[in-house]
Amino acid sequence: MATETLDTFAQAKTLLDQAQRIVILAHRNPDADAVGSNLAMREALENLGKEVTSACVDPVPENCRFLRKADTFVQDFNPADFDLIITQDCGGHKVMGFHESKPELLDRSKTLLLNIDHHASNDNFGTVNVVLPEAPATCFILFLMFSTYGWTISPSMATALLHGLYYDTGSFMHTNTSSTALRIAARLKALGADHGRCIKEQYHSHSLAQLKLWGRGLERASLNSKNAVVTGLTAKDFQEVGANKDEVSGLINYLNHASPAKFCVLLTEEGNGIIKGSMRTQDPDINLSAISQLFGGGGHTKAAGFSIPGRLVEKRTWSIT
Ligand SMILES: [Mn+2]
Repeated sequence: MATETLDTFAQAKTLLDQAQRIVILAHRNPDADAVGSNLAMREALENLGKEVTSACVDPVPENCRFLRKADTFVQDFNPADFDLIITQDCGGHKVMGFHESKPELLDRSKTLLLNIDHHASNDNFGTVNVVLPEAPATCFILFLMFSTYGWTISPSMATALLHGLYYDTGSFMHTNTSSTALRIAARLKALGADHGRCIKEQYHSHSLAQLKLWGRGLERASLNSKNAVVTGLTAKDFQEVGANKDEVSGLINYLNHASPAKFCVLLTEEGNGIIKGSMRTQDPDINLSAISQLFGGGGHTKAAGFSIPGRLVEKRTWSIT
C-alpha cells in the first residue's frame, strides 16, 4: 500500500483509539456497501469495548436486513452524545443526510469526524479523510484497515464486508473488480463470509412487483442522440405494480448491458417532487462523475447519480415512412 494510505490509516486509528462513544453514519438511501461497512466497523469497535451506534436518515434496504444488527440502526441522534462521528461510503457531505439538521457535523472545531469513502466526488469534509477513489468499495477499504491494524474479522464481519464488496463490484462484473478485490473476497470467504446468502439477498430474491417494475423500465428504454440508453419510471409505475422505491435497484445493471449505447440513464420519480438519475457505463472513455456534476450530483467515473426537482413526462415521437 502507498505510504500516504498507511499514514491516513494511522491517523484514523488514533481517532478510533481515543474515542469511547462512536456513531457511524451511512448515507441516505443506503446500499449494501454503506450498510455492510457500517455494521463491520461497528462490530470491530464493539469488540474493542466501545459503545457504538449505527445511524442513517433512511431505513436499511431489504437486501441488507439479514446482516447482524441491521435492525438496530437509529434514524436520529444527538452529536453531543458521541466523541467521534464516522461517515462511511458518503461520496460528499450532502449525502450524509444529517448535515441539514446538525450543522455541527461539518464544524471541524466542534466535532471529530472520520470520513472513510471511495468516491472521487468526496469533498474531504472530515477531521481525518480515508478517501481512496481507486478502491471498489468502502468495505474493501475497511478490510485493508482492519488487516493493517491486526483486528480480528469474525464471520459476521466477513459477511458484511463481502456483501458490500459484492454489491459495489456488481457481483465482480464491473470494471472496478481488481485482482486485489478478488483476493479480498477469497480471504473474506475463508474467514467465514456467507457468500451464498450475499448472492441470494442481492440477486436471487426479487418480488413479482419488482420484476414488473423492471419490465416497464426495460420496455420503455430508448437510445437518444448522445448514444445513451434512457428510461424512466414514474411514481404511478411504482404504485401500479406495488413496488417500493428500493426495488428499482438492479434494473440499471440490465440497461448497462444494452448495445450499442455508450452509457445508460435511469430516471425515477421519488414521489416527493424529486427525480433521481442513475447512470452507468462500460465505456472506458466516459466519465459519469463529471456528467453527474452538471446536475449537482456525484459518484464514480463508471457509476454516478444525481437528484433534481421535477416530474417525469414521457414523450414519444411518431413518423410515417
Ligand atoms: Mn460504495
